[in-house]
This record gives sequence, structure tokens and C-alpha cells, in this order.
Amino acid sequence: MIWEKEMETAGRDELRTAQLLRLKQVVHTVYESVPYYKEQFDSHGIHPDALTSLDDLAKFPFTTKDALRDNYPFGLFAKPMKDIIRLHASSGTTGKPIVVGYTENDLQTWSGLIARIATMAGVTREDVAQICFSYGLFTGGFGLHYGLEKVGATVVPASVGNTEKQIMLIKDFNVTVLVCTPSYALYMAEVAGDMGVDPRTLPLKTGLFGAEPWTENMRVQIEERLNLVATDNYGLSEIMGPGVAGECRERAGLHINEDHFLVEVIDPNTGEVLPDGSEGELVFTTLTKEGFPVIRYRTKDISVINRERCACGRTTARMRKVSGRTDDMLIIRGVNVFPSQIESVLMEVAEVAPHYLIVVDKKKGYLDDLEVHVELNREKFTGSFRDLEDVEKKISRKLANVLTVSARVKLVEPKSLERTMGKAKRVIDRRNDA
Ligand code: DLL
Repeated sequence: MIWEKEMETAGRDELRTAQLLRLKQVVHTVYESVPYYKEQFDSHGIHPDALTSLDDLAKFPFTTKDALRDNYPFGLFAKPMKDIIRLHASSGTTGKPIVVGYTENDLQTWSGLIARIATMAGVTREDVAQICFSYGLFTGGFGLHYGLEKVGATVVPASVGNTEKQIMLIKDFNVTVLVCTPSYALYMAEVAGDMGVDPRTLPLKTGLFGAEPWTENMRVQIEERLNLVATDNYGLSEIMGPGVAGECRERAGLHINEDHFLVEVIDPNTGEVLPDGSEGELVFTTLTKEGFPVIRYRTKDISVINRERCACGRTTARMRKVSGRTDDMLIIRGVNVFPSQIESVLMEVAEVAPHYLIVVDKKKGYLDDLEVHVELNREKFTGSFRDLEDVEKKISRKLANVLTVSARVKLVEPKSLERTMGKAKRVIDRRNDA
């Protein structure tokens, strides 16, 4: 089923016409109602009237996280506070968060877009959906909540924490859709096992996973352990929260809700707009947001755009699964290394479990040292101490092949690495510690 068939299957020309109309409006709105944008556009010598085609957007300046932070808390809102009926904030661990505001129309739009991505993933009103994202300033809990209600699914607002109880609810309420981060899904499978419940026997059918990067190999692990179809969905607070893009059952890229979010891919170093099919940084412009419209927001997320029609019938652009962030990239002895490359290798090794931590340090005070901690999988590893070394060496070799830089592998006890219920922390970089 397609939630908003007319929009999701519109011809490209029709879509572009609608986008242009909305884009013209939003650049005018921010110019007139948000002093920051007026100042930015003026200093770049560009006026909203200069936008006559979608390509003209490239002439407008980018908006960065710093700009949002500098205007904390409400400086970039385009509506007076009396029209803002909800606030959320991004999950920054340091400094001030980014605060986002929604008007009543924004919330309506948001739940409609979540309804789209949930429907794409195969959710219907017959489903019981357990939302294990935190309900609070984070956009995950409330965002998915209202959209799933709109679809007509029975929503279980379980939030995060008390994982044993979560498992009990899944069983007792006959929950068919699990909504959380992929890393929490894996943790749930583990906790179920500890409780003596075979996670494969849980009633779950579909996973709506998002809010953090995860590889295709991680997907295989989750599906195998939980016996469900795992789908990916993407979003960010600055643009809306979840609901920016999601996978259909083809799982051949995430459909971007392009009639609401205009996407560009840029070279992160030069800022140049790249053609479809090129890997680069995603940049989004909101087309319909009233409370907090954003022009050319640099996400730092790395992906590739494909605008071919999907086998599911939808015509919206698809983004490849996010492979990482420009600021996630580790430079190890001059070589660029992405955590997703490491994850991909680890997930293919039977003797280890899908829980890992990347530790980067400086050896002898100057030499970058990459160490990968990964948990042993007791079910698959039955060998002796000597064999452990062989497994470590095998993984090291595979990593060296993929990364072109050497990494030490340290097998650690099962369940010894920290588990998170939200976004997993995969990297500890100690190089700049005093
Ligand atoms: O994580 C919104 C969200 C909630 C999306 C629930 C999906 C489900 P933020 O906390 O602002 O918002 O974090 C946004 O998380 O820029 C990406 O780096 C990352 N991210 C989000 N979804 C995905 C995904 C929410 N599916 C930041 N794959 C984004 C990879 C993702 N990274």
C-alpha cells in the first residue's frame, strides 16, 4: 500500500514543479521573517527573487549546525512563539542543543510523513507497534508515535529502559512492529535469550529501525536473531526528526519525502553540488515547514542519491543507506577509515557477536593506533585459547585488506561491552586527550 499515492508516485516533472513553487515560497519566507537568513542572503549578494529554477538553489548559502547553535534557542524560528505548539531538541552531548519548533500544521505534516514511511515498511492498522525510542526532547518517540497512530496501528509507547519488561510486552501484547535503534534491537534479542525466551519466537514481523548508521551486514544479524524484516528510516531533528526518508519492502534505498524536503548531494570539501549517483554529503532544504524552515542544511551524513523509479512504484528519490558522517571519519596514519567499514567486516565473522568498540590512541605519543574490541560469540566459538589468537589474526587480516591500514583486534568476553538503548557509541578516540 502507498499512503499518499498521488504524491509518492508523481511524475518527476510534476514533482519538480511543486518543489519549485514551494522553494520560492520558503526562501522568501525566511528572508522576510528570520533576520539570520536576510543577513546571510544579503552578504552573499543573493535575493530570493533570483531563484527561478531548482538549480538556482546552489547559489544560496549553506546553513550549518554552528549557525543553529549560535541562534539558540529560538532565533531561527519563522513564526512567533504563540504559533509554536511543540519543541524538541537534538541529542547533543556537549554544549547547547539545537532547538526545533513545530506549528500545528508542522505536526500534521510530520505525522503524515511518518505514516508514509511506516506504510512503506509494510505497517498497517492490523499491526501492534512498540516504540522503544525515548519520549522527550528527542524526536524519535513522539515523532513515530503520532504517525503510527495515524496509520491506525495499535501503539505501545514503551519508551526506553527496562528491557526485560519490553520483551514481556512484546510477547503479551502480540507486538508485530518493533521501533527502535538497530543496536537496541540487537540488545533486546540478547536480553530475551537471557530470559529464556528464544527471540525468534517473538511475534515481531517488521522492524522500523533508525536514528544511527548500521550496515547491511548488521541488518542480516538483526533479521537472523529476531526473525523479522528489518527496514531502515532516516531523519534528523534539524529538518523534522524521523520521517525524512524510509525504506519500502524492496529495501533498495530510502525514499526521501521529496515534496517536503529538497535534497542535494555536495562534495564536503568544496561545497560543490554533485550529480546523482555520486557519493557525498546530504544537504536538505525544508519545503513546507512553518515553524523552523531550514535552507540548505549540511547534515554531514554521507550517501548517494538515485532518482530512478523504484520497483514498488514510488518515484521519489532514494538515498543509499547512510554509510557514516563526514565527522565520523577517522584518519589513521593518513588513511581514511569509516566505522561502517569495520562493522561490515566484523559482521561477516561467525565467531564474533555483533557488538564492538573502536578505540583509537597514539602509540609512543605519535603513532596512530587502531584497536577493535569485539565480543566473542560463545555459540559459534568452541575452540581453545590458542584458537582465539587465530580468530583475532583472521579478523585483523580482513580489516587490513579493507582498510589498507593495520588494526589490532581484541576479542572480549560476551556481554562485556557497554549496551545502549539509544544511539550506540562505537568509537573512542583518545588521541587528543592530554
Ligand atoms: O535521530 C531522528 C530519528 C529518530 C531518525 C528516529 C530515525 C528514527 P537526531 O537525534 O537529530 O535525529 O540525529 C540525526 O542521526 O544526522 C544521522 O547522522 C543519524 N541518523 C538518523 N537516522 C539514521 C539512519 C534522529 N537511518 C542524525 N541511518 C543524522 C544512519 C542516521 N544515520
